[in-house]
Amino acid sequence: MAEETIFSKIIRREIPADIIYQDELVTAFRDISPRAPTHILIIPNVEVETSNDVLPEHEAALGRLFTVAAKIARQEGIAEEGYRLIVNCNKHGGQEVYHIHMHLLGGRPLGPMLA
Ligand code: IU
Repeated sequence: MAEETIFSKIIRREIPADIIYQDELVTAFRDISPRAPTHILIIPNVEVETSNDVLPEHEAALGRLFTVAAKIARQEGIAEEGYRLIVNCNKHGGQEVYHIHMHLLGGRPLGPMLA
C-alpha cells in the first residue's frame, strides 16, 4: 500500500480542511492555496500515489472524480463558463502530494494550458 500523506488525515477528518463533498469513494475539499476563485481538490479515499500507480481496481473511485467534479462545477456556478481539471504526476508534472488528486480550477479565464 502507498505511504500515507496528509490527504489521508483530511479524509479521516483528523486535521481540518474545507471538505465540500465526501462519499464512500472520494473526498473533495478546497485547496489551501487557491490558484483561482474556485480551486478544489478531488481525491480517491484509497491511497494511490500517482497516475503511474493506477490499477483496474481503482477505476470506480477514479471515475467518480469526474462525476463529482461536474457536480461541484455546477454547484460553484462555473460549469457553463468552463473550468480545468488537472492531475499532476511526479516531479516534472509538478506533483507535491503523493496521493493522486484532481484539481478543479475555475471562476476566471485560465488561459492556454501550457502558458
Ligand atoms: P500538486 O498537484 O501535488 O502540486 O498539488 C497539491 C495541492 O495540494 C496544492 O495545490 C496545495 O496547495 C494543496 N494542499 C492542500 O490543499 N492542503 C494541504 O494540506 C496540502 C496541500 I500539504
